[in-house]
Amino acid sequence: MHGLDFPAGYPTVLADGDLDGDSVLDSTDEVHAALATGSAVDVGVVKQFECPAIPLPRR
Ligand SMILES: [Ca+2]
Repeated sequence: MHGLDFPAGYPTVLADGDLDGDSVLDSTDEVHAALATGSAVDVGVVKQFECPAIPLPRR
């Protein structure tokens, strides 16, 4: 999971990335569009999920 920062403010992000005009970034394409213009900035991984190794019983 990556965090996004909006240095120019959310309205600018919407102007650049809200492709269908519904006032939310609700698709990967819209987020990518906003990232491409620089109005949204990927601040990196903010949450990681660990995948536990489950030991199987030996036979
Ligand atoms: Ca949208």
